[in-house]
Amino acid sequence: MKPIVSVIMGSTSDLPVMEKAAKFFDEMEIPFEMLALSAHRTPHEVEQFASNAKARGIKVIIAGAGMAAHLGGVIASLTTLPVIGVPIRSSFDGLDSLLAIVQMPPGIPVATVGVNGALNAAILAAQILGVSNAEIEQRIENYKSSLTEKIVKANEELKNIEYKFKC
Ligand code: RP5
Repeated sequence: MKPIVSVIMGSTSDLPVMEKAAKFFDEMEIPFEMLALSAHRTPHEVEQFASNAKARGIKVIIAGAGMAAHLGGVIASLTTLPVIGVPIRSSFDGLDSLLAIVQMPPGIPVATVGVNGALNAAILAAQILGVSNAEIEQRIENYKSSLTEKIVKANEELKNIEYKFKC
């Protein structure tokens, strides 16, 4: 298998959040790689990774980082591949990393999901892949239908819960 998505994290302390993306790609049968790379602790490795990702067949990059989270922005500055940033909640309730990732200056966008939103990052990455891959698109369709079914079922369950003034 050759990975088509890179799931990057600034530290393995981000793994409990980022593994939600890994589980989704497993479910969608999308080959991915997972790497710990840090813009400040391993800047040269980040440059190597970002400069070569496209030539290795990677189509989308997900970058999770906390605190002064510059990982996604640095990667985005070195590639034309779409980069999705996941702000990790490690200090200030994740507001610091959210702002660091979402507030990229004009020219180098990082598509940003919510704090700890690794699952949404993976869904968005799959949707991007689905634009040119009908099989992946179909799996995303099925996944979204399953979400609809979940809420329809939840509504049925709510009907059975009784309160004195519930009509
Ligand atoms: C960031 O600093 C990482 O992405 C992580 O969220 C945070 C703390 O890293 P550790 O000190 O836990 O390695 O670079």
